[in-house]
Amino acid sequence: MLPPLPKAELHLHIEGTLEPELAFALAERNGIDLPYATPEELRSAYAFSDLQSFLDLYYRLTDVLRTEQDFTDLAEAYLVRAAAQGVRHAEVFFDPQAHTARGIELGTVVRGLSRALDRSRERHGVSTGLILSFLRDLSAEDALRTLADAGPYLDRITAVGLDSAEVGHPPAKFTEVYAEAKRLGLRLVAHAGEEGPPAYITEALDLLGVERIDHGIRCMEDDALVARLVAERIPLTVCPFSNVRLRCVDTLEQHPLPAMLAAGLLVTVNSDDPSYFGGYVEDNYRGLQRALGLTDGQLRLLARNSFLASFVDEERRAELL
Ligand code: ES4
Ligand code: ZN
Repeated sequence: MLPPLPKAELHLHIEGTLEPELAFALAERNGIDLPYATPEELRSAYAFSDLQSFLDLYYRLTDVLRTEQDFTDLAEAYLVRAAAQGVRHAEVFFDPQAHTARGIELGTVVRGLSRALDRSRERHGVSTGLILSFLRDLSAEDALRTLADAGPYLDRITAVGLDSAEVGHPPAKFTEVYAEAKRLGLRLVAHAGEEGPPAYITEALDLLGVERIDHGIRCMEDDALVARLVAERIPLTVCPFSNVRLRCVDTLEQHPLPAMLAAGLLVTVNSDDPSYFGGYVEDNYRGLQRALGLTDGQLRLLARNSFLASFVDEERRAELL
């Protein structure tokens, strides 16, 4: 077995790294009853028909995360696995509103995650960034309030993102929120074109001013959009296992990633919610190789793209490349 390729992970929801065993351990520590008898029984519930069916379970399980220590333990467990999968830099999404809505303070979340992320470069050789992601099925006012609450932690936050149920919640809804995030000096990304139409990708670029598109696979339905993404070198953070598990793509063999590379898009490969979707980032690389016959050269290009698409400073980028 070859050692994993050094790479950056740019599309990873920390709440989506919660393994069933850790969910049970945290539930017990916090005196919470889970509606499953064992971690194995919970794992067997990981069969999804679409994005919403996944999100329902994902939000339900976040309820075991209560204390700063819980968030530290969650992030530390991810970083150990990430390092073993060749990750040298990780830009990690978190969903503040999934926690504040159930009475957990934003500071508890950010301090807890940061304790693991801040020591990660020396412990695991993995540099880190945090991406505060707004839930697009909540209102723009709620997002603006969340951004204001994040004021004290802005030095620890690299970027803002937009996730959760896509269809019916177009990027346009968050134009003002992104303008404010930009004013605060944050970098900008958004999920678009996962389940939603190519027009949502265009909106994210034109109305939100995003620098990267998360998923973006449905750009392949619009040749003019593909040409624009290529010309503007807009990175796409593609998540193959996620796309199959959420039925955005029927099988890994039918994944559009080879066509995306052939079109000249700046594609990266990522794990999204690895606990739920059957593998971490190197597993996604190897899965693509197995299912689609990607060459070693193509895998190396994907890894190089991940460093090019990251928000690291030029000194760290030079070290990574
Ligand atoms: C997500 Cl796969 C995916 N799509 C949209 N929102 C999300 N939140 C966590 N995983
Ligand atoms: Zn995602």
